[in-house]
Amino acid sequence: CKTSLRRYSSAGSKITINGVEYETHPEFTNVSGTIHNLCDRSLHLKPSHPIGIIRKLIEDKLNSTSDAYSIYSNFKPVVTVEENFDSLGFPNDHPGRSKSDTYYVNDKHLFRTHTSAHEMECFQNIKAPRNVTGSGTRTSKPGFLISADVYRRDEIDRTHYPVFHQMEGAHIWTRSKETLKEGQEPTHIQKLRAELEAIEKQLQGESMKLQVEDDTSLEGNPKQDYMSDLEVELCSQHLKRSIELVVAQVFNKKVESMGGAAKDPVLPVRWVKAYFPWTAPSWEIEVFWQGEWLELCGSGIVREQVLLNAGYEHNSTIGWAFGLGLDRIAMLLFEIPDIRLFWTHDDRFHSQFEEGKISKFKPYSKYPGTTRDVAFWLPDDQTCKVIHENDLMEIVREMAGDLVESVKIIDDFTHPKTKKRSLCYRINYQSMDRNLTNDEINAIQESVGNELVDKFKVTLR
Ligand code: FA5
Ligand code: MG
Repeated sequence: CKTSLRRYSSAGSKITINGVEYETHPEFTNVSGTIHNLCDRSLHLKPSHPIGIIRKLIEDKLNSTSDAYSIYSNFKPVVTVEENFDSLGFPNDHPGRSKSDTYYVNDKHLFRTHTSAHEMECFQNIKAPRNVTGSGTRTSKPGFLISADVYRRDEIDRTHYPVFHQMEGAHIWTRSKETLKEGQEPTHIQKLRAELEAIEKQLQGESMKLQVEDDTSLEGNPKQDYMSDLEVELCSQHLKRSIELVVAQVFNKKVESMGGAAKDPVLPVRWVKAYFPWTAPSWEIEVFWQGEWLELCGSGIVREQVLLNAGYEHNSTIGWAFGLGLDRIAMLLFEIPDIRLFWTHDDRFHSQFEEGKISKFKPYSKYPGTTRDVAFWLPDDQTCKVIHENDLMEIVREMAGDLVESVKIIDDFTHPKTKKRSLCYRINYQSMDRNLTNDEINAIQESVGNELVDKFKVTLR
């Protein structure tokens, strides 16, 4: 079910995505047929798909302490520029907004690049419970967990795919306005302390012990003025211990599934300073696994502006948020060598996994791959569109679908006399499910070349 790129970008045409019709925009529309075909798969909702298994494990774990989180997992992928960027304080020149990084439906709508796009709506829903598109339930729990597919234009290799999955988490506390007796702490502080204690107790009960390196210094990672030092400290600890609880549980399940593991496994993790426009201070957590530090999630204390945007009163509320990538953890835990496997329809993949269980993927067979190079001179005519690497990736993906394993630049050279620049990319073709024929790959390769000539006025070499 391939759809030509051109059909989407011609002016005045319309696209229907998940039943909603959108006008295209001659400058903005860059959504491709590949993306269009992937946007209703909902892998995170399949109970025995690795992504779905991990999602459920995390949700259950976080709700096991106090059932504080509403679950949202049906938000549709097209959101507004306002939801994805503006409401979160992204500056206008933030690279994430560019067309080379993001799939735009038109000038006002895009495929969400992260689950944070739904933060504002979910914060509103805590304040004024109502039926929202993602859950259908009325709830005023102080926290929420959002799972969804997210979309980014990116390179092509075994760990990158234009669609992946995130889980967003958040928890807020309303400041109490009571008059305090001497030595008495405000109710929200007492609540935070009690909840933190419960999580810490649960952490201590986990068989997997974490060896935590925690960067608590706020140097270069400042707190917000409207919060007290104590609030920042308790809130950050609540955030960090909650995520550590998830890590301990999920990695313990992995170690158990490997059998014969050490009796008291220890996992090194570290909190590293980070920056996100809508949190301050901010951190990322990394896990040391098989000799490498792996980034699992970004997080921080929610900027008050986001809460104000959601209708909260100034000085009324404090809270934290995190955004966790599900695909890389799933690849690591299930030992899945290529991210494309998540998207296969092959039953030899799907029949291997079971709800609630982490198991090692057994490769069913590896089909031989084949490579082709595409080399071209860039046009010297300055009026031509500049080719961004992600544009080339997109063309290859559009022509080859999941038959492309990776695309790498192998040569970039400028002719000393003519000053003309030449690029050469090597495309690895390999199917997860079957043998490829030379004829089909040659045809794909030819269409890649033709698209490049057509869209970017290159000259093939
Ligand atoms: C974000 O997307 C933020 N929305 C996270 C956040 C939420 C921060 C709330 C603060 C508060 P980032 O781009 O780093 O941040 O992605 C978050 C996680 O998604 C990463 O840690 C990683 O696990 C995963 N991730 C990011 N890019 C990819 C990719 N191309 N493929 C697979 N996983 C990815
Ligand atoms: Mg990051």
